Amino acid sequence: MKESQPSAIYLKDYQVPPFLIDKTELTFDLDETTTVVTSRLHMRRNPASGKSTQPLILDGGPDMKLIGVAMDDYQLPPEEYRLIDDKLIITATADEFLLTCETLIEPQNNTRLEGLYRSSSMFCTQCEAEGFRHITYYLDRPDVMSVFTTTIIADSKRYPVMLSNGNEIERGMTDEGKTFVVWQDPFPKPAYLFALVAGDLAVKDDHFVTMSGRKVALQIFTESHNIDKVDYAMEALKLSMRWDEEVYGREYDLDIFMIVAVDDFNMGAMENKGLNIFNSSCLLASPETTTDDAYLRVEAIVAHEYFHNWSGNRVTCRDWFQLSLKEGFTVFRDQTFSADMHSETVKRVEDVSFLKTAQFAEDAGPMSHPVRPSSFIEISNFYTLTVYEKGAEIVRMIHTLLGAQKFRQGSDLYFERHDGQAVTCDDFIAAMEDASGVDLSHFSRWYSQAGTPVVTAKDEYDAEQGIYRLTLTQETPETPNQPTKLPLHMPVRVGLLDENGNELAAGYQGDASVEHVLDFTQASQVFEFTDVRECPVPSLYRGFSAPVKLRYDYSSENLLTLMSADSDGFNRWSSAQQLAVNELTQLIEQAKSGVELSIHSQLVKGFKRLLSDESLDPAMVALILALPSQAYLSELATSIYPAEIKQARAHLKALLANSLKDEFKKTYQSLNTQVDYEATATEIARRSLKNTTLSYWLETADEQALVAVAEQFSNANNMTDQFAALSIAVQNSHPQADTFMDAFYQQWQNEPLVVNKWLMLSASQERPDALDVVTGLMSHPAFDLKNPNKVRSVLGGFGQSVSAFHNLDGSGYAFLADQIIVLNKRNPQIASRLCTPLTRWKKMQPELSSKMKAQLERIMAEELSKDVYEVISKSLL
Ligand code: B3K
Ligand code: ZN
Repeated sequence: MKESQPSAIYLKDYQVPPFLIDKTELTFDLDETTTVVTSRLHMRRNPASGKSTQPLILDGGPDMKLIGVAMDDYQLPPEEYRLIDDKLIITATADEFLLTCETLIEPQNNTRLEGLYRSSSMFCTQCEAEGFRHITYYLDRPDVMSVFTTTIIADSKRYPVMLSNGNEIERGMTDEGKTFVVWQDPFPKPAYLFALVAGDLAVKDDHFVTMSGRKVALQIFTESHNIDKVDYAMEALKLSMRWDEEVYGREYDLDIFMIVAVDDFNMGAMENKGLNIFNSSCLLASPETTTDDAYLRVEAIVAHEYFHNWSGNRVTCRDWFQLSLKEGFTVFRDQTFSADMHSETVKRVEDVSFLKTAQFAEDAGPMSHPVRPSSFIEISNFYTLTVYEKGAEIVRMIHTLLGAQKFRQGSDLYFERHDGQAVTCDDFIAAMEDASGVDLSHFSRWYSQAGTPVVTAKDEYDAEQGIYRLTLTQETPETPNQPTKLPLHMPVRVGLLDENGNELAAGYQGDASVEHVLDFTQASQVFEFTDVRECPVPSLYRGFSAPVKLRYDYSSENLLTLMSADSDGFNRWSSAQQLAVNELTQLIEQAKSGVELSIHSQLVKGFKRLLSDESLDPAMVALILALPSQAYLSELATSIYPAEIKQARAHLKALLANSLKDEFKKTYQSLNTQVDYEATATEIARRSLKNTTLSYWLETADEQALVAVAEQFSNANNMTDQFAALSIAVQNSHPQADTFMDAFYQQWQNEPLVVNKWLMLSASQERPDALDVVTGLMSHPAFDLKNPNKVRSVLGGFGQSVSAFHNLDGSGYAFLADQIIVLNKRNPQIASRLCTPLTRWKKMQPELSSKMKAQLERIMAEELSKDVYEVISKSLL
């Protein structure tokens, strides 16, 4: 443990910056050993600060060497500045001055992948949130916006491509025979949006004509062997540009938009102004090497980063507590875009399923925080599902409360009012209120209150009067530092069904429609519907209109009705999930008490209906057929028994598979057509249902199913089908599973993104020697500790192996802790993410809980990065 522990910073302490930087001129002399960075900062005291004597304090990093600093033309002697805790402090400054700094950095030794670093043979950057300070001394905070001019100097043989933000304005040769290129970005921006790339890269060129008729050059850069895999991303980019014009009235502003793919990247992608940098796994796509899920992810992330050009770059965050201002809004925008490109219901189900599994778990754990956190130790730990996904739910609720038209007026006002500014979540709410006239003051509590509200619904029907009364009660559980909670304002979309599943019209506040949006604002509230001609089955929170846990005592019959007939596709899925959860909960209890598992499953009836209804979207059928995941059932449990959850799922799946064997086989065979690959909604849906039914069919151990899996594995013309066959074979212990795994590696060993899938599947296997397998993978030639994708594949995969990771002897947890301790020094951001499964220790069954806690304590005894320290120390509280 360190002697002095890192401390937290607080939103309530925010102060405007004492200095501003109007212009930033940077020169990078790139080299494999030492890179020289010269910055010329045109600075002045901030008139809004009111602190006219405060010293200048610039942020820096531990691996940067300061060579010299000059104020205007005066070279400061060492006694006129100080370096304390990575900060450069200059006491005496004029009101306006030019500060010149020269620093040396070693990008080739940067394993944190923040600031300037090397990935493969190229130089690249990642500056959000606080990476720029590892490049040069700066006011590294988002409310300091500056016009950047960047000169890159390098050997043009090794680095023929040299890129930065904005437009290229000059190029030439230095006296030493190197090439220099000058880029200028006319839009003032915070340093976190700065980017630089240099390398020997291939480019795919295209263009886009904006709504006002301007021609924008589009370029995607990759290493040359990958340039044939960017067509899909390019199409996605053009679709995003058009969509943002049509749906939000947002036009692109520079003359050029560039995207670069890099292999070593801590997260998915980064929205640097005019120069997005992507993890290659989120950009490259080809039918042979990329699954449908990955195709959709590429499209969504290209859109997400592009949309940030307005929601994030033109209007940015005042401070990092406001992160959801750009992330929640942009996730909402990308979700809506994907819904428009494919199926709205399928997209909603996927997003909600993810939210309920992962964000709800986060909100119930030691790192639970509001969408706008009030404090943090390390901001990198707050790029969370809460800030992103729950943040998007907040924006979606505003959309529901205002309606599409007023919401658009609100977003127009927000962009117009705050263009070029660094603002807060309150500014966003104020624009929405001012444009719509809707009071969101109570609603805005969603930003500051953590935890997932639990809503209990009770109802009564008065047949004589034709009145249906629905009572909703809300309660949010205690979360760290927030012991008491207040009621939230949420929109509740409600429909009523008759016993056959037909919509019942009902009067509510003078309106006689089949669906109503209730304003639920109190701890407990009664909603009265009139002219209801029979006792209804309520369809509540349609489309998941608010991110809550709903408790309503549905009978299995009610759930079957909703599942097969609700006009709200989302609730059809949700009801099937609830039915499955109810049955699985019984089975888990049986497993825990050691009795033989047995259940009369109502799902058999529901699935049978589903598989015979050809009017349904196959993608929805596939989603409904997918049983609640191990992770979701763990989130629901008060005490998690991983082996028993796994056993219950396996039992129910086998029961469904055997009961409906002919249906699964028939559906699989009818969908198993050999056609050219297309990443369209229709084709993705077909493959999805085909592979889901194959998985059930193989569960029956039918000889023909074994053959079908083998044939699909060998003959597939696309990665979706090949990898599905492989995974199904591995998960169901197909006799040839090991042979397929070896063949797959042989076939794809030169495609790193495919190898990552193989690593993940290898690491997630349920087998007695699973820990040896995963240890072996860490020294496999395909593994590389520097590459976050590979670390995530192996350790993420391992976390899914119930028997190995949750081994009662604690060996799985100890292995993960070992890796966290190693990565803590090399790449704190990745190390911190890997801690997540261990943070759930309080919810684990007693035998496992103590073993997890022991590993947290072991990690805590190390000298920790701020990132890991924050997560581990909060988990142990
Ligand atoms: N804004 C970046 C995330 C940066 C994460 C830094 N640790 C990507 C995105 O959300 O679009
Ligand atoms: Zn984002």
